[in-house]
Amino acid sequence: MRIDVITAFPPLFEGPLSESIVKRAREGGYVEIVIHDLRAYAHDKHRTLDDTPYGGGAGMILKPEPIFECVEALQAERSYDEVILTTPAGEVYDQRLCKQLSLHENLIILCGHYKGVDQRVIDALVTREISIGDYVLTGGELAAAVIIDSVVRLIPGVIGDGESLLSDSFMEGELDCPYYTRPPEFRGMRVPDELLSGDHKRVEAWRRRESSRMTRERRPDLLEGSGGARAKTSPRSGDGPRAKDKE
Ligand code: 6GU
Repeated sequence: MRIDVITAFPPLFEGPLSESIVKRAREGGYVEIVIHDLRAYAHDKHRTLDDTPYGGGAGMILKPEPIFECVEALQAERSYDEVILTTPAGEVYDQRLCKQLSLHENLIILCGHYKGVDQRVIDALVTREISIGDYVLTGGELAAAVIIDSVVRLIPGVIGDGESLLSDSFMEGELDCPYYTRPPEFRGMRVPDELLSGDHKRVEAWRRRESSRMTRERRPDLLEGSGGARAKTSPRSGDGPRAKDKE
């Protein structure tokens, strides 16, 4: 998979894409991530990227010319499955959309910034607008990093058996259960007996029970509709129907 990111603030990506699993995925050749500095496509003396909105009002709008040039230069090299714009006005991102994106070969992510982007960019170039939730960020860069992180870990081979995707929270439409590691007792707080029992069936039953309890208490919305009934009966690490998988 290849992901091209177009941004006015390349340094914002230095940390999140250079550590841990994403770093390993890049080094292992599972994903190629290329950050493009939008300013390199601004040709006027001041390398202007934004301008005031027609009709007046506060805030600046990203100009169309540098974005068109950058996207078209990339599209001349290869074809892209999606040109994504990160914007609070987009479709709200979730694990279903994440899985869909992870199946693609080439993605462009254009980071929205300032007050917005000239509508002609959206009309002519963008195939998908994505928001990562109902709150406002100063720009689309952190949202792009969130999308990339969540997509890269789904690329086959990126996550090993030891960090199995099968036990992910959301895999079965329920929250994950609590976990403990050694020591068995710490400052008077004991690890539940079921987990220390060495009895695989008892451990699984405890985990299923705790997952259901946590989901009911914290995220009853995940149990609504037909998915909820399925989620309760589907095995934790099986491959049966999953509440969150709607595709
Ligand atoms: Cl994608 N961009 C901005 N600026 N704010 C957001 C967002 C995106 N998603 C949630 N809030």
